[in-house]
Amino acid sequence: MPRLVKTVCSHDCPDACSVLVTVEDDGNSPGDARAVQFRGDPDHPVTRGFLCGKVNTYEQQVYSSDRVLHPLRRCGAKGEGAFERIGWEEAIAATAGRISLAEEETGGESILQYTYAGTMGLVNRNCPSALFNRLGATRLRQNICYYGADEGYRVTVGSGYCVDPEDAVHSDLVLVWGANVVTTQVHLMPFIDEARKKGARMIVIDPYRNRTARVADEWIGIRPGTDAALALSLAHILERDELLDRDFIERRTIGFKRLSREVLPRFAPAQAAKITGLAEEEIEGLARQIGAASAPLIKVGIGIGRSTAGGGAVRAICALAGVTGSYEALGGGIQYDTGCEFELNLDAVTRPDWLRGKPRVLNMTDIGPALCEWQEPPIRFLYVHGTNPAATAPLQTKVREGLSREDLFTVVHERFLTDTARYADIVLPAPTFAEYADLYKAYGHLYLQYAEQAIPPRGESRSNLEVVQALAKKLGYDDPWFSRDTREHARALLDGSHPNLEGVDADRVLAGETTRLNIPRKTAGFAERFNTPSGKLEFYSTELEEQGLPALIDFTGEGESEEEAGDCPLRLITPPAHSFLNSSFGNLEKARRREGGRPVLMIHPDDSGEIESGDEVEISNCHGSVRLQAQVTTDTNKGTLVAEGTWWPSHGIERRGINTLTSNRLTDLGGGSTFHDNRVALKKI
Ligand SMILES: Nc1nc2c(c(=O)[nH]1)N[C@H]1C(S)=C(S)[C@@H](COP(=O)(O)OP(=O)(O)OC[C@H]3O[C@@H](n4cnc5c(=O)[nH]c(N)nc54)[C@H](O)[C@@H]3O)O[C@H]1N2
Ligand SMILES: Nc1nc2c(c(=O)[nH]1)N[C@H]1C(S)=C(S)[C@@H](COP(=O)(O)OP(=O)(O)OC[C@H]3O[C@@H](n4cnc5c(=O)[nH]c(N)nc54)[C@H](O)[C@@H]3O)O[C@H]1N2
Ligand code: SF4
Ligand SMILES: [Mo]
Repeated sequence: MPRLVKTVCSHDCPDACSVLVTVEDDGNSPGDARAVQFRGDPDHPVTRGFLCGKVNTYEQQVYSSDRVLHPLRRCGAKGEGAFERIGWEEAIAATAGRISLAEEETGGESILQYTYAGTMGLVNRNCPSALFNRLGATRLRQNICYYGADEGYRVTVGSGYCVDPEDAVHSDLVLVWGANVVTTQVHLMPFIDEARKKGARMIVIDPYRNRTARVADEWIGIRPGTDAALALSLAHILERDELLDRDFIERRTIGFKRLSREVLPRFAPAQAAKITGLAEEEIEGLARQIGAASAPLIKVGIGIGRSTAGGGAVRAICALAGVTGSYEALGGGIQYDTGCEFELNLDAVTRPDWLRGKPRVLNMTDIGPALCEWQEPPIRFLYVHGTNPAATAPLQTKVREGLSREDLFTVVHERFLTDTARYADIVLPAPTFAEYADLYKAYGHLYLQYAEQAIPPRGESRSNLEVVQALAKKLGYDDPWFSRDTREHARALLDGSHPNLEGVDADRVLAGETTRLNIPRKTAGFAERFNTPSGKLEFYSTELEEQGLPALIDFTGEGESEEEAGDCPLRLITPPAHSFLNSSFGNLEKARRREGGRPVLMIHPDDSGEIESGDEVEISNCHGSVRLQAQVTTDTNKGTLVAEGTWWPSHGIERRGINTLTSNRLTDLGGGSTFHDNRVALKKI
């Protein structure tokens, strides 16, 4: 008889869907259990019974013939992908042996754990860090994703403050600003659609007509990196037309007088039009709609932060919501990232108390230069899990050069033979989320959920926790922490004292109940929760002033880039593809076919010259060159090229991926990645 197991999708996606897996036990052995269907849980308030197109056929990923099912040892050149099967015992002994060798000869800092959110399972994502803390390894600052946007948000309204996505239904104007919701957070759409049924308009502000813009009422095609100028101009118009909420500004914000005196006068629509590439009437029209709405909601994406000026852009957008007072209206304010609302006891899993001394820190966007250039000590042992840097990290040529080093020993714990795994000395097989238990939070809603293992691990794959335990044992660590099972770790995570966890019953969570954080539904006093030093929305941040950074919200330009030195007239953005999740699912032919068969470059007709759709074109800058298939279209702006999706480099033309062109330049605030901020030259092949 088929049975249903309730689990959670582990991918790095805001929605953290509750998934019902249909499992068929064929025969008598439990090892035969097979997952035959993946469906959205109808009882989860945000999953609402549906999954995205990537995961609703997940059995194809689980049973893919590309899965790595056994430990492997390299038997060809690095990058070539030639491996032979070995046993777990040998794999663990070789890994532990190399860790000990590096530690003895060149110290803990010559060891690097390189990881990201391949699994969002809180136990499995985080527990390997404890082992590497104990080893005194170089520490990893995980800045590849959201650091720019987060910092802009945090200094303006405070971290741990957010508008519940479910409250979007109450909005009467939804601005989707630098977020491709239909693709990257599809479970927000039903809430927006409900608001639209009641009359709300939906406007998308984005350099290209992405899938979300295609279903919106209006698309504002802004020049990338200039959003702060638009937000400030909208505030300028609202002030000019006396549409500000003076009472809210007085009670709940600081620094408005200076903003009004020193900044807003410079952003009349005519000036902003020049900077943003928009028409003055477009800006005026948008301001009119915001002024007329009683609960405007701005959905701010993480992607908007991935520009040199990205942190400042998010600050200015939060400021716009501040001058309208929309934070106090049910359905209004800013919907950004709910992740920091989950005040769990993460230290119980990562064990920062095990750190000895102050090991050096690597920005994960610097992985290429670090592997190639770092000395004293050079990195000699690299352990990669839950991330695919040969595809997703910037400066791809350097990343590959570093991974090719003969004096580097690399272990990759993976589900597939990714471009990164091809450089490994040892590959360890990892499971899919159906194959292990874990605790999950979300960054697009407010519910916790514990997921049971639905089927036995395929082949000899082992979870991150199991690998850490095996390595610790081999290295001679006998701390009882290393024998804790998943449930014990999950219980420790839930053992926090923050008010958001008040009343969250660990037993019920561990029994699989979808459990909401203790965050009240929005009331008129919601803006009392601003979590800044002043407790108010800060147009002026003394914290930034103390760091020597611009304290007043402003737009001071798009930022400099080393590519500008060359002849790189066009701007390139590289947002996610609908059918991939970062580089995950890139192994599936079906997914690649849906994305055009091979990497596509969107080009505005004014920039295309002789180029026609279907032609092979080359884009290049000082970091390298990449070939793609041209699509000439008015769905992007003049001056802006769009390459959707982090394809596996091995599926690209000449085996080079888009990150050959992206740089390790950091954002203005927070030191985040700048994947959407590249200058390139374009030519036909
Ligand atoms: N299907 C799918 N879903 C995903 C992912 C995926 O790869 N595929 N990735 C997941 C991850 S890890 C993350 S972090 C989130 C990211 O999801 P989002 O927060 O949506 O971020 P991005 O998709 O990077 O960028 C969103 C939009 O910002 C636009 N943009 C780029 N630069 C600018 C700019 O300067 N100004 C403005 N206004 N817009 C700009 C891009 O064109 C894009 O349409 O999605 C998650 N969900
Ligand atoms: N050009 C460009 N580059 C980008 C971006 C962009 O927008 N444009 N987006 C950036 C962003 S926002 C992010 S977050 C990064 C993400 O980039 P990555 O962190 O590289 O994310 P994925 O490509 O999904 O790779 C995750 C890997 O983890 C593996 N995995 C999954 N589950 C497990 C597990 O349980 N154990 C182990 N050991 N492995 C597992 C998967 O098989 C997969 O290969 O990419 C960044 N790179
Ligand atoms: S990738 Fe996102 S939308 Fe798709 S099933 Fe997973 S959590 Fe849900
Ligand atoms: Mo991300």
